[in-house]
Amino acid sequence: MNGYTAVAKILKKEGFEWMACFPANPLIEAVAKEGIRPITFRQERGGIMAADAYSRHMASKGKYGLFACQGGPGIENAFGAIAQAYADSVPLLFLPDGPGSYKSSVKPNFSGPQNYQHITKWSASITNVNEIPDLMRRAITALKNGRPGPVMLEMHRDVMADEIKDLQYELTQKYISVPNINDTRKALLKILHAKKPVIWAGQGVLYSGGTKELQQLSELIQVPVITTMPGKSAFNEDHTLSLGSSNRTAPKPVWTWLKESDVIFAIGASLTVTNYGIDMPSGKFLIHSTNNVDDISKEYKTDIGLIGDAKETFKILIDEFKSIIDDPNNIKIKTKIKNSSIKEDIKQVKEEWMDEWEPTLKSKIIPINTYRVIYEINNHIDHETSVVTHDAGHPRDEIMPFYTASVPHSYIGWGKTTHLGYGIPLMIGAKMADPSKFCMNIMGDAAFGMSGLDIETSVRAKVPITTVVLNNGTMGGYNHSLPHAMEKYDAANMTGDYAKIAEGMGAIGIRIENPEEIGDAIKRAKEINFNELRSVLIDIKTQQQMEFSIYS
Ligand SMILES: Cc1ncc(C[n+]2csc(CCOP(=O)(O)OP(=O)(O)O)c2C)c(N)n1
Ligand SMILES: [Mg+2]
Repeated sequence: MNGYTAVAKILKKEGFEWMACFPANPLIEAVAKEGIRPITFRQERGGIMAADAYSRHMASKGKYGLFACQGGPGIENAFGAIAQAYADSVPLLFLPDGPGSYKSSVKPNFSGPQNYQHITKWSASITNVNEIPDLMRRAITALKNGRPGPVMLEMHRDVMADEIKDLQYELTQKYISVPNINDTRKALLKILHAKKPVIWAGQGVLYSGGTKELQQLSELIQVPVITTMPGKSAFNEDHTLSLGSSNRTAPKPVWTWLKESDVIFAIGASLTVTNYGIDMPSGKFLIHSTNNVDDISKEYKTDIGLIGDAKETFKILIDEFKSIIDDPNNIKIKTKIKNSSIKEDIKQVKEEWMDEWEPTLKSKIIPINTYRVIYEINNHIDHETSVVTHDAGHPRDEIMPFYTASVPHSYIGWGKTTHLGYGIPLMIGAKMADPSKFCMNIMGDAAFGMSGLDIETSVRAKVPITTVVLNNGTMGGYNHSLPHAMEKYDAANMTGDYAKIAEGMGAIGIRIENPEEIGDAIKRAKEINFNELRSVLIDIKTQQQMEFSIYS
């Protein structure tokens, strides 16, 4: 067999079931022969973003996204999406074609490993077919273990055509670690003795599959939970101990607890300072549980570090708590938990917040207020059987605080670098991960331009999704920062009938100008997705909002 067949056979053995791609790459033909389904996207970025969503959903079950494209323009155009996956710590396998082993060092050819070294967890080139089992073992081991991230293996055409006589390959393993018991016990006692502790849960909780354990611990110790943006859906936002998720916008209880808490227990989060999150106020006692030692004391000083898997860490904390609470010496802790008024306190701040926002959420203005769109989606979607995502820009800032994610993976919160256009391919990947889900992305009209044509991919591949375009005819906020460019040249505005464009790609397009019609459109979209296996685009004429849920 040649190198491509060898790689395809290894992928099959490792459990890959489909591959996002953009031709040409002979691996596409090789995987098809092995029964791995190739899905061709309209451009490289879309394929990677779909593989990204698949990994976010499936990594805790040992399944990962996969993408292949050609060298030259393919590998070069893939850069943005791999950079986003790296920033968001998403494990996916990237297998681009290479220009030829002898050409890599000849300028201006594009060397994969050299150019991708800063945005991949691991990268290498196949320069000899006999190295394929070793290189694939290294690549997939990196995919499964430690801090997640994209992994790249470039396949040079000249060597991939060579024959391998005897392919030997053993399945790779995933290994997880646990923090040491003394530090864990110290951390737990610190939380139990704190005045106003809070749990800060990141996407590591989702990756570890530890959402049930998070809820169990939070209930046992009566400590409320904030999730990060990538961690949104790791904790039921309808739960009485939920404070909400944190982007640069967040529900009011997030701001209140972050300000007033004395002990923060961050778990499954890198605690990287970002424009798309809230900074940790100073003067807090910080317990940091992460599987990546490099995150300890990175941007904030860690007071107790717990290195290990989030789910296993919760399990140890739960067991420790049970033994502590049964000790008669700890009766004070028992009484404190029993008498805690935490749920009432949260309820009160949530109600204040909702009272303040209710007129905006129920606004009847035309063109439609974006918050009204979110309100209607919240009320007309089955939260348990749907997956929703935002796009970059104001749609993210508006949706994040107000969309209620109640079950794990019912929302993809994303964006350390925030590439416009992620939403459509993310939902294609989410639908591939779980076809029983109604998958809906909400994006602005500028975002549509970045990936809109992948609606055709979803139609062609029969992976139906629903896209809501918040069509305000401009780039929200950017127009305010460009007064002269706007007045003289209309620099941040754009127009389009996106429902018509969707129709042209074989999807169903729905146009909405009246807020009363949004609920029915969502119900109809779901029926079309499931009964006709067709994608739907709902183009909603909105107006720009400059009001955000920020209480800094
Ligand atoms: C690839 C990329 N380029 C530029 C940006 C910067 N950016 C973020 S939001 C935005 C405008 C978004 O406008 P739109 O999608 O119409 O949403 P709106 O805010 O108008 O609702 C821009 C240019 C980005 N996030 N990604
Ligand atoms: Mg816009």
